[in-house]
This record gives sequence, C-alpha cells and structure tokens, in this order.
Amino acid sequence: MAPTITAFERSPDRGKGLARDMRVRWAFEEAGQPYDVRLVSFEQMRAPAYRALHPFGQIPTFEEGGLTLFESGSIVLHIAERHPGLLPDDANARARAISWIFAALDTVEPPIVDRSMATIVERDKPWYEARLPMLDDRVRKRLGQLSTRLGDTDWLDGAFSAGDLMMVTVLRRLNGSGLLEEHPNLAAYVARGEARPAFKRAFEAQLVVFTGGPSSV
Ligand code: GTB
Repeated sequence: MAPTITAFERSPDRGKGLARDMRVRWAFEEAGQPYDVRLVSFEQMRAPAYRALHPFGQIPTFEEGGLTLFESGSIVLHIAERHPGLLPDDANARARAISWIFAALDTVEPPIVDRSMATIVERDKPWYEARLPMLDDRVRKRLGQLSTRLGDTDWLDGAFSAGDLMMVTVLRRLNGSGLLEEHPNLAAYVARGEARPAFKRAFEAQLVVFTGGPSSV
C-alpha cells in the first residue's frame, strides 16, 4: 500500500504550493513513488486522534505500515533514504546533501517564516512599518550568503538532491516579496527547481485540492 500523507483541506495559500505538504509531494514525485493524501480540516487537526499522529497538530504527517512520521524534514529525508534519486551514493556527498536539508530548515527558513508571518498577522499593528525592514534584512543576510555559495552552479552541491528540494521550497515562500530577485542566481535556482517535471506534478496535485478535484494521486 502507498504511504499516506496529510495536507490542508483548505490551504490558506489558495493553491500556491507554499504549505509544507508540497515538499513531501515533490520528494515522492522525484523518487517516482505513489502516495495517497488525506485532507484534514483545522478542526480535525485539533482533535486527539490527529494529535496521536502529530503532537503539534500540523500538516504534513506520513503513515506507512506501522510507521507514523511528522515534520516535513524528517519525512523528506525518510523518502530520500529509501528511494534513489534524492541523495548521492557517495557517503560524503550524501552527508553534505543532508546538511543542506538542515540548512534550509534551521538557518534559511526561520527568518523567511518570521517575515512571512509578520506580513500576515502584524500588518495592521503600529510597529509593522518599523519592524519590516529589520525582518527584510535578516532574510537578506541569509540570501546573500546562500547566493555567494551557489555562485553560477545549478545546484548547491553537485547534482540535484533533497537539499535543493528543501531549499527551493523554503525560498518559494519569498514569492512576491521582491527579496529573491535581488539575487538573480537564487531566482534562477528556484525557477530551475520549479521547472523539474516532478515539481510540476506535485504542484498540480496540490492545486487540484484548491480548485476542486480528486484528493489522491
Ligand atoms: N516544522 C513543521 C514541518 O516542517 O513539518 C512545520 C509544519 C507546519 O508549520 N505546518 C503548518 C500547519 O499545519 C502548515 S504549512 N499549521 C497549522 C497549525 O500549526 O495549527 C505552513 C504554511 C501555512 C500557510 C502558508 N501560506 O498560506 O502561504 C504557508 C505555509
């Protein structure tokens, strides 16, 4: 039986593929593995039955046989470790690719999420205008460093890996901010990720949830 993941029944991003099920869907597609999706409402996510799957009541979760996982990073790593295509065979290159997964989640994503959340929940607060430039600069610092490391290469460390998959999904949350465009190599990097057939399949699958269609792929 195919693994089952959870995703928003009604994603606040309205089909832009910014919720964290997108990275898991993309990993399945890169690995050529089928998966099922169970759509959940915010009410269901708060219920004890869901908390048994995910202690923090969030999406995505992953279930296969007797295994339940939460945290998109651990789920992507689990998929990447079990199927070819997302991690290099060479042990050192593999370890470096895993470092990039952590870098995306622990170093690059936090300032991006802080900024994104502020634009949603603090926009009407008196401090917003003063706070936004500070949040922008925290993002800019990481983008500058990442841009320098990427240079004119296609991917972060050799061939495309789960590290790139994670980094691209993290950077996509900057769409519309104008910050990514300050580094043309990063904008091109995200575009390269989005041009991958596996990304497109994953994107379409999550979009169908918003536009109304089948919930399984
Ligand atoms: N660290 C966890 C992981 O990586 O899996 C974080 C999971 C998480 O934040 N999940 C969010 C969630 O379930 C959905 S993706 N939130 C409900 C809750 O916490 O109660 C976050 C998200 C939501 C909306 C947008 N958007 O509209 O653009 C983007 C990202």
